[in-house]
Amino acid sequence: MGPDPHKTSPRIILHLDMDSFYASVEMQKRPEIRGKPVVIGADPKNGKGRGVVATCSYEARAFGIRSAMPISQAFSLCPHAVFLPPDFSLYARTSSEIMTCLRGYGFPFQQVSIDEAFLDLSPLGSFSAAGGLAREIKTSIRIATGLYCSVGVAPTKIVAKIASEFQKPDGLTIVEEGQAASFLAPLPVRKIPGIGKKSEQELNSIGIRNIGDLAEYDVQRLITGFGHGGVALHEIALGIDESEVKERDGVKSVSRETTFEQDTDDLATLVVVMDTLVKDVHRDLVGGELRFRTLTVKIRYEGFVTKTRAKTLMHYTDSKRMLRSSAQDLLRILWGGSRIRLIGLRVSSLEKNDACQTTLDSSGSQEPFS
Ligand code: DCP
Ligand code: MG
Repeated sequence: MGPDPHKTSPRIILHLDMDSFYASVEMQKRPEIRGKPVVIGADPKNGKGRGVVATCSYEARAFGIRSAMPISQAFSLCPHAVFLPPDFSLYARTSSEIMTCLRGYGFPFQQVSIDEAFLDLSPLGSFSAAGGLAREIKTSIRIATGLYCSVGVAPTKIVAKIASEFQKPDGLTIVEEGQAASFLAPLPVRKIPGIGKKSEQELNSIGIRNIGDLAEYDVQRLITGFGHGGVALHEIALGIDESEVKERDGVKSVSRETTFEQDTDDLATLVVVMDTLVKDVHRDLVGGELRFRTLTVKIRYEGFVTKTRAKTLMHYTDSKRMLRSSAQDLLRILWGGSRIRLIGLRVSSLEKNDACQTTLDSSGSQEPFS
């Protein structure tokens, strides 16, 4: 029997996310720290350090250390861990190597962060062919960079993203057409991208714990509680998501934000974290050969009140010093002394930097904190 002419072929989306990315890059570079708990982030200063954990190796996660945790807490959980400052230019170079490799397969491609991307593998026609290619991709990234990644293959982008996280590290999770809702049902709602602690609590308070509860919940009541977002949430829970894999043409802004594990009103901490955001945004800017003219600082207080303050410079620039001083100024202007949940930094009004000059990152040699 030939193929059913009425059956439309499924969409097959792959999502790839590198495992403990910054930490793995460091472990690749320094064989002597492989297999150890490795924490990338601020200087712990023997437990008195400010700032947060960017990421950590899976060995460090076994001690309870997580991204965005205060570095002082990470230090008390595992004082003998290897603590390293981030080397953003190295991570950016590794990232572009990985992205070039992924793009090279010739399918629609979309990078979503420094260590994750989507490919639309629908032209392959079957989930088994897509699974085969996923294995091949994992191997070629491993050979090219020495790094492991986790991959999800599913009929939609959101399910593929949830699937890539499902069996980390070095995972491959395939959710075939028709299986999305049953794959999602037992997972806690927190697994939905964009659902943080706060939304999770709100959902839990109306009896929705896992994604299956959400799928079964009455949409009208969800709309009453969550407005238009309620419909979107309900569709996600049912595995419905039409969004396409699209290479973004022209970056319009570059932004970073950090949510504190515990709300803070400590200015020194805010300054250190803002400096990390500056470094991150600046790295992306230089990596994309861009200059900016407008920067915006965002602060979110306890209780979700959010304030932003923007500044537009006279000229386009990619100066890190200029970005840092303006961002720190805006932070001080904006901050009223209350406890803060999140700070963010965005640069916009971008133009391509086609001047010959390059901005070198003067981070110098990068040694473990002693
Ligand atoms: N990152 C950061 N601060 C955070 C979260 C992430 O600086 N709060 C950086 C460091 C990570 C990188 O972004 O290595 C990629 O983020 P992921 O969320 O993918 O985390 P990892 O790749 O480190 O770990 P996982 O194996 O869970 O994907
Ligand atoms: Mg990752």
